[in-house]
Amino acid sequence: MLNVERIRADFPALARQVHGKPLVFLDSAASSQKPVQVLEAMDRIYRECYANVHRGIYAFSEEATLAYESARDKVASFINAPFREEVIFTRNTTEAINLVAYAWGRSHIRPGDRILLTQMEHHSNIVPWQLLAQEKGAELIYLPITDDGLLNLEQLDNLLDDRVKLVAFTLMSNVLGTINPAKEIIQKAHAVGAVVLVDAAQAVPHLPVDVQELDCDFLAFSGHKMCGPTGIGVLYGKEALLQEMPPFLGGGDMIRRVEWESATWNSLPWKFEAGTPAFVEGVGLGAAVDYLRGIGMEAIAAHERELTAYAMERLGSLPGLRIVGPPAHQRGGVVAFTFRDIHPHDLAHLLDLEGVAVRAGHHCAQPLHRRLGLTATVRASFYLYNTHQEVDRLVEALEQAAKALGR
Ligand code: C6P
Repeated sequence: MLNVERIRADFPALARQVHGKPLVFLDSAASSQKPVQVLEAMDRIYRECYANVHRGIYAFSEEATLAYESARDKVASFINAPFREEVIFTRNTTEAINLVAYAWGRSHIRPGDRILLTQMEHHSNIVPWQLLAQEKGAELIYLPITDDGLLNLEQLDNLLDDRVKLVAFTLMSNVLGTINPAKEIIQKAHAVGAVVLVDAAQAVPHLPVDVQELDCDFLAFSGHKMCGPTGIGVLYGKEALLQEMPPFLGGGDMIRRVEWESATWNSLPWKFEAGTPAFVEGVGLGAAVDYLRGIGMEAIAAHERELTAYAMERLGSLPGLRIVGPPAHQRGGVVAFTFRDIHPHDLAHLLDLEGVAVRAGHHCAQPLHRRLGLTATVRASFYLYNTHQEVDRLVEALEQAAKALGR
């Protein structure tokens, strides 16, 4: 069991009052709060050894470079990447997926090829593939979901054939909460020769993720959802694929030698990190990894599972509340719902007045909402610092909102 009270003491923002009420922060799926350990690690760089990395032949720069590059080692070990060179720092999940769509996609996808996505993808894992497909004359196909919000795996075998060159899917849905059977999907995709990208934006912060066990070709996630800062994300890629891919962005740091007419590329991972990197943020992400590991990903996942089951039970007992997605044992700490005929934005506003921060809208998953017959939902999402009392506050605030609106 987690010592949640002790964990909460690490997050200064959680002590805040909002509209005169103690903050209940239930929007970590959008972006998590930050522990002092991360803030201090970044502050230390700015105060003690701030200088551009990979360039200076002086102690400050060497210290900053060491701190940045050791963050890469921490991330590699966190996801069990075989080689540190396979960890590319990007701005976020979105940029990591775009990197693959541009650098791998433009050199491998041809007219008539198919790209297989699922109906539960975030826009970040749809739009880059639409752009690629339009440019190359390729076709996007979608693995459907069931009415319970699970992937319809029976359809997978029908859709997978040698026309499918890439399969890209989310490990955990940011709306339904569904945790997908990634290993099975990856094995089946590999059997037809497809390359697989896993969107792990909602998974790496909350569950143990092992890229070798998954055997995925690419995996993308964001620092800001896992107690780290904004502006830093990760693309893991298998070395052989990254080696043969052309660069994504050109500029400083990613080159070995530049002539007037041409250039050669730096070795991995720097071939894909053009320009001054977000190295302070990289160090912050390294500190976030240390923090999460110190608590233990299994323990964090177990805490969220327990809290989600409690939240689903309590929310499910409110008449007129419809939760989307599967039962608690098949999902992570995300619960999206509609409540009577109250518009999700009105609901989120009334909850805010009670100090309860939730997200309302389509959560960057419009096609999924359309598939569910909805335009918007309210979403409560949980992390290691949330408590049962906060779930109770959410339920009370919902009851109060319904009363205030006479619904
Ligand atoms: N979802 C949410 O509130 P970025 O914005 O690049 O850090 O992450 C994009 C992204 C990709 N895939 C999934 C499954 C995601 O959930 C997200 C981000 C946030 O649900 C912000 S829209």
